Amino acid sequence: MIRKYRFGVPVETEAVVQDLPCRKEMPESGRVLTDEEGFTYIRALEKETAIYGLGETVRGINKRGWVYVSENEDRSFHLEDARSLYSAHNFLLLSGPEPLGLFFDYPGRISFDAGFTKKDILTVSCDHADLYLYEITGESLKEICRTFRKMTGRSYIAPKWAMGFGQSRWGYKNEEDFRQVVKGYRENHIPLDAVYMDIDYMDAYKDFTVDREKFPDLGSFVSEMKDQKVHLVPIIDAGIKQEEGYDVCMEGLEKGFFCTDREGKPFDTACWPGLTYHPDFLNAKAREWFGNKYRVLMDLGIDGFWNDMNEPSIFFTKRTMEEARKKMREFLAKPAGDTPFFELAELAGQLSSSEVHKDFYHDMNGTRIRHDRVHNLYGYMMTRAAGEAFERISPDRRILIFSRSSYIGMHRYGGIWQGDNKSWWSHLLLNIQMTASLNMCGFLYTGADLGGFGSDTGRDLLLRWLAFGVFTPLMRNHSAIHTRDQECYQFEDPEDFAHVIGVRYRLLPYLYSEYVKAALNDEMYFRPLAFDYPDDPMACDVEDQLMLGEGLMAAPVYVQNAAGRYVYLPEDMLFVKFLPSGEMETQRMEKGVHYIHVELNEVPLFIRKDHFLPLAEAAECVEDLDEDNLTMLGWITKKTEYLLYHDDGYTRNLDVPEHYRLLSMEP
Ligand code: MIG
Repeated sequence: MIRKYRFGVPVETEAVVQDLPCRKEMPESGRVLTDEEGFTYIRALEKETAIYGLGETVRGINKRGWVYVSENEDRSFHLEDARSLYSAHNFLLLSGPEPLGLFFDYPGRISFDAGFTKKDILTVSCDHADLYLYEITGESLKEICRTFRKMTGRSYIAPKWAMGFGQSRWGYKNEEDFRQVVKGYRENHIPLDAVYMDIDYMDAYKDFTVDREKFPDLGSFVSEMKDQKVHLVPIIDAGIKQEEGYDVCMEGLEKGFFCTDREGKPFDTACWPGLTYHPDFLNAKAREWFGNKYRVLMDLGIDGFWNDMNEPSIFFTKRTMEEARKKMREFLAKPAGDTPFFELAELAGQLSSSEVHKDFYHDMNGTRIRHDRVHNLYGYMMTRAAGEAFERISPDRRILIFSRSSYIGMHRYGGIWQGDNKSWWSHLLLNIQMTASLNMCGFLYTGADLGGFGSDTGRDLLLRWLAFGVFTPLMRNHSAIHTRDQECYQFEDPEDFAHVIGVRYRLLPYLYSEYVKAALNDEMYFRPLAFDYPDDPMACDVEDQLMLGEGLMAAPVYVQNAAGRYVYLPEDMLFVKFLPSGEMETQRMEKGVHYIHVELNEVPLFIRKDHFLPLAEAAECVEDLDEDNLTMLGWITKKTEYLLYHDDGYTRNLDVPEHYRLLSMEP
């Protein structure tokens, strides 16, 4: 059941698609205080209560014991003490005999003190008492989640090729760089479906332009890559370069589609292109205009994009730069020896602090509203602009789109990647945990930069990370400029990489089926064990294994130099290891704790007893996958059925009977 409450005058975020009546009384689940100081929600927590949700945040699956803040930021240090990352997912689930879901539909800065300040108190607070609060009750966490997902609308469904493996790196510049990557993969028979184009393909970092020197004819290069069965996926940044004669800039100015300053003039920001303007994605007309721009690249055959820098990430503004220059001048005027070291060190941070959010404005359906009040909607609305445009431009074929920044509601228009992680073992574990929380909030098409974005990856880390990445809908190796080469063929024994990634393709009939069904039925694709086995206290404590779809459990190795790991089986399962020989090793295991050995070039997984997986033969791209000849793998004691979802991989008309096939397996 859903109970909806309104406080003050909320911003209409369109996170929720269901039309629900507002209740007049105060919420039942906690105490609410509202005054000029803002809004506070307080609820006592039982000792045993676990807190789930909050999507893209640091730490574990159970969020209890930290203060999380929704204030989207370009934060490349995903450390344990980070309050916020790139996205705002204000949905919480509380476990217990009467489980509860809470959604705070508030697009400004809001904080969640999950038993941190006081161990048994949950406090949610924000500066303005203008929001919607939804309380969701139900039999189980799973049911509450389903209700929430139904309320916020169907999750975005990517085209099937986008579940193939992709290679990315910040630093690929010209045609030759891309040819090298594709050659490296194809020659080593490592599967590949996509190569990502980072900011250097553009002319001077101008969105929807192509550097003619590096790509004399992008259209024909796109077809050259398509002949090799590789999709090129360009990045689109939020900031628009200020340049006389650049159509996007000129049109935006003319139509008044950029965010404005206090006086109502286009607001000066800066990002990769230098001085920029930020489109007012909160304005529906600006969204439509910007969305149509993607057509420029789609007309050349591009069918996938990633939206970056849309927190928005602002390097500096005219004001912050002027202030910094003033301080520098003051510093230079001081006598030598007088060194305000700390002030100087802080100077860079002040260029781009969240203080600038108070300096600019949006036109939201005719209402002028200051950015800080709606900050967390920016990436959502940018990606909505794209998603809505794709439905107009490409009504028959799904287009790949994922974003860095998001808010709940954006899950209907695109996926997200998990931002600038590092080549750290702890970030492999974070990837596993964050993925579970994102699924609760509707973000099914998601994945982290496999191998890690910042710092240098090791062969062992990349292989272990890929062995988890085989399960995530977005499976992309991405790394930052100036880090060690991270393409799989750059390491010793590339056949190990070919094998591990090959397992993804063997599993794809099942993974795609579970992914699409999860989206269509408002289910989670990945679930913590606590959601499936709420009455098993040991299962509830597991933070490094995930249930996937109806029959699979993933239990990746994420510790360096480990020969394997301990796993907890909440029920009898079949342990499967995909060996580099192409064979599978299987072992029936009883409920309980087991130690499993896993080599770097092996992929482990578990299948619940009396469930099975349909497997294909490995292929080097999605297009080559033979799905007519599937083999069934499982520990079956009775006749068992599986409903396989299968389509052409593109259609927008998904939920039709022809796409379902009942498979069965007998002992
Ligand atoms: O300021 O486009 O998260 O994936 O490679 C860095 C360059 C901008 C941040 C993205 C990352 C991308 C990088 N971008």
